[in-house]
Amino acid sequence: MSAPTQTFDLVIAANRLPVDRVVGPDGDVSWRTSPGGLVTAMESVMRSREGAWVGWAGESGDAPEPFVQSDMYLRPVAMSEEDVAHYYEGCSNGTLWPIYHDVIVPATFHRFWFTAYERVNRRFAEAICEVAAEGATVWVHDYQLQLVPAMVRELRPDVRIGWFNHIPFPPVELFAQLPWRRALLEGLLGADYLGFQRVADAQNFVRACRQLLGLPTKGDTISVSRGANARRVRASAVPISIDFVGLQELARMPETQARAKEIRESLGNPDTLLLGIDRLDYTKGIGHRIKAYGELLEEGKVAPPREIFVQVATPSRERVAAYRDLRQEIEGEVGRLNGDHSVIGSAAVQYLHHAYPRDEMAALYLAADVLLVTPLRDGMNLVAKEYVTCRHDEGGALVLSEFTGAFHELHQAFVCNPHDIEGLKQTIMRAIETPDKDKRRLMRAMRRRVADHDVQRWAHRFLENLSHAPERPGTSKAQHEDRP
Ligand code: GDG
Repeated sequence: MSAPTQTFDLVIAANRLPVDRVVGPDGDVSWRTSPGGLVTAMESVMRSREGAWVGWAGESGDAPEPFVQSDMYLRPVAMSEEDVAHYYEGCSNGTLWPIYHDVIVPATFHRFWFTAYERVNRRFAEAICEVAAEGATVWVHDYQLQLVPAMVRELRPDVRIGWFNHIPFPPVELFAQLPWRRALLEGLLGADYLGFQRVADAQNFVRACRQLLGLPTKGDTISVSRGANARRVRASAVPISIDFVGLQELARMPETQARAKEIRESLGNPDTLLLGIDRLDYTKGIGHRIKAYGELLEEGKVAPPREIFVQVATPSRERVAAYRDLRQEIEGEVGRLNGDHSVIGSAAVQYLHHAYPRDEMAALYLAADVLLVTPLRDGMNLVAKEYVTCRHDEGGALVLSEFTGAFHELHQAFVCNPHDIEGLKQTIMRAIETPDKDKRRLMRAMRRRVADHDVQRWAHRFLENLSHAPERPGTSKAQHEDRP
């Protein structure tokens, strides 16, 4: 359904709209809301105010007309084939993603990628300004849109702008490699408030502003300019979460529980089912996990059919070379392990390169005795929080890398450094062997944490920080103190 251009008090901007295009058997086109934490969080904040979402609809070419879906006004942004290749696959995923994730793979720098990044960011800024009402709140998401805050501010000084980074913000030594570091920092400083996953990410940003732009900073606040135009920008941690109530409800459904049982049965009812669920991304440490598990198989500490390891690797960024190489490497390793260690009727590692519906994911979480979350660097890692949420039976054990944002909240996990293969092996064995009674105690504490800090609370906290952000000249609201 197409809708006339309207303006809104709350405007969300993210690279993708929260919908997928579906073509029916007779060629009719419709949109399906993609389930996910961000949509749930936004639904919860949009209940109290009219909201619009600006983003790419997922296909190159002309943008579809704005439309309304699940009570949200969606404003698609057009993206040509070249924009997708240069702005998205190139600058966002070939330059920024590796730099922001500790350069696990080398970053590629191309000036024409950054030109496309600027061009697409401008298109987003213009679309935001088109749908933002006077004095609106604009919430920009993630590393693909770092120039947007300053572009919006220039066009619309009346709106309040926040930005949230879903991925880590790197130490200044790595960030400094970017030829466009100044443009990126200045782009972000167009915001009133910047939210990060961890305290360290916010501190890295503040330090980059001080060292690379020479700006004065005090605590979590950066002074952008002096004199009459003085403005202060605050950067702090607001860790993202998930829809605890909604996901737990799904996990409690009799169908989901029956499916979890069926999954275990189809794997021969192992004593221990180990599970990994990740986008197939080099940041997720899938190779390190498989190496550790391979050595445990070699040493006879685990063996099918007693222990089975299921790895779901959801297809991701398949047109980016580093992702194609990763797939080949992981699949070669899994093939070798299975050749050496599988027995008839039972594979040592069940590798699934598929995306699954949400109910199947919940059943997998319920079925798994141990979840392996071993990223080399990860902004948060929602899979860890989803696992904990699904375990209403208080069963299961979480192996969690200290290089995830989740590590800073889920203190009762079995913590690992994935680079330390020997340590990782020991942690996996501890997660398998710790008595159920003790594991239940750990799981209970982690569940309490996620239940208390769910995605709705995250969204409200972000918006509250944004509304209390330091006042700037030319706006009428009273001066607010910084929130602790
Ligand atoms: C970025 C940051 C940060 C995965 N496979 C399937 C599927 N998923 C869902 C999971 C989870 C989400 O995708 C993955 O979230 P992660 O947090 O693990 O990672 P990224 O995609 O890298 O996300 C990350 C996040 O943003 C949020 O701020 O935590 O650090 O990198 O929700 O369940 N969902 C379905 N089928 C699949 O096959 N339905």
